[in-house]
Amino acid sequence: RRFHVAVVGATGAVGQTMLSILAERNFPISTLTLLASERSAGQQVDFESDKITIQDLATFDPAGVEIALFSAGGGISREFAPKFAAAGAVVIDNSSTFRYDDDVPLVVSEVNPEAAKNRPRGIIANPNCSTMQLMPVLAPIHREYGIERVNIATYQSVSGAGQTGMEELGKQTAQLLGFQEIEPSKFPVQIAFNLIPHIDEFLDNGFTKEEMKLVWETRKILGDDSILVNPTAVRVPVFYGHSEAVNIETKKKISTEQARELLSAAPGVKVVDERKAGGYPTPVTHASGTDPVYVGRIREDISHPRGLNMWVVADNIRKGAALNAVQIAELVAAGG
Ligand code: A2P
Ligand code: 11C
Repeated sequence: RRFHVAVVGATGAVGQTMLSILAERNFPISTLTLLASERSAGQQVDFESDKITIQDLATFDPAGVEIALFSAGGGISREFAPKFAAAGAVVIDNSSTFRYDDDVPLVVSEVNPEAAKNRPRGIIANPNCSTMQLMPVLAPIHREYGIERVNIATYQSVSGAGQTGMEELGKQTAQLLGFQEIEPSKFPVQIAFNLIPHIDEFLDNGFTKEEMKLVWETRKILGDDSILVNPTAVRVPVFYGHSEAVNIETKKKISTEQARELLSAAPGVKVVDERKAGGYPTPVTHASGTDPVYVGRIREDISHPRGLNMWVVADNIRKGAALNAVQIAELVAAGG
C-alpha cells in the first residue's frame, strides 16, 4: 500500500534531505505534498521524475494526509501538528515541541522502534541530532553493561542551525579571508575560525537547552531515569556532521575489545578505530552525506576503573534528523 505523505518545511535543510531520503529508500508514496511558508509557495521542486509545487502551510487543508513529516521549527509544529493529527495523519515531528510529553513517543529506529506504536496523540517525536547519534552506540552498551553516567562534549556543525546557519559560516569565512568586517546574526558571536559554547537558550541551572536535551532525551529513549548525563554543547565551524567526545561509566566493566565487538554488531553503527593517522571518523572524511553513526577512539578510561571513552560522529541532517524521521515513517507504514 502507498501513502499520502506531506513534508512540512520542505525547502529547509532537513526538509530537502527528507525528500532525497524518501526517494533513495523508495518510500511507498501515492501523493507527495510539499509545504513551506508563503514565501516559497508556488516554487517547484524536483522529486524523482516529477515537479511538485510548494504549497503554503497556512492555507493548506490536511484532510487526506496519512503521514506528515514536520521540520519547520517548534512554533509551526505546535500550531499545525495537532491539526494534521486531528485530520487523521500520523505526524513525525523533528522539533523539540512534543519530545518531553509523556503521551508522545520519542523514537530512534534502531533502539526503541516498538515505542512508535503507542501514539495516543497521533504524534511521534524525532530526537535532537546530538542525542540521536549517541543512542545506537549507548543502547547496546547499556543493555549489557548498564550505563551509570555519561560525560559528553559535543562539536556541532552549523547545519544544525538550518540553511541560514550554513550561509552565515560561508559568508563570514569569505569576508574574513577578504579582510572585511563581519556582522554576526544567526550565531551570537563570530562562528568562522571560532567555536561557541552556546546552542539554544540558557536555562536556570546554567546549562543550555541543547545540553539538557541530551539529559532528558537519553533517559526517555533508553527508558531509564537513573542515567546521569553531564553535557557541554559547542557549535563548531563545520558544515555537516556533529561529533561527540563521550565518556561513560558502566556498572559492569567493559573493555575496549568488548566495546568494539558489541558496537561492530550494533545496527546503524560503524566502528572506525585504527590507532593511526586518519584511522578515526571525522565529519568530512566519513560522516557528511552518509547514513551510519561512526565510532572511533575507543579506549578504556585511565582515570576510572569502569570508564570508557569514544568519539562518535554522524551526519546531523541525515541520521540526526531526516533519515531517522523517514525510518519512523517506514515503521508506521509497516503497520507499527
Ligand atoms: P521557507 O523556505 O518558506 O521559509 P531551515 O531549518 O533550513 O531554516 O528551514 C526551515 C523550514 O521551515 C523551511 O522549509 C521554511 O520554509 C519552513 N518555515 C519557516 N517558517 C514557516 C512558516 N511560517 N510556515 C511554513 N513553513 C515555514
Ligand atoms: C543544533 N541540535 O544543532 C540543534 C538543531 O531541538 O531539534 C535541532 C534543534 C532541535 O542547532
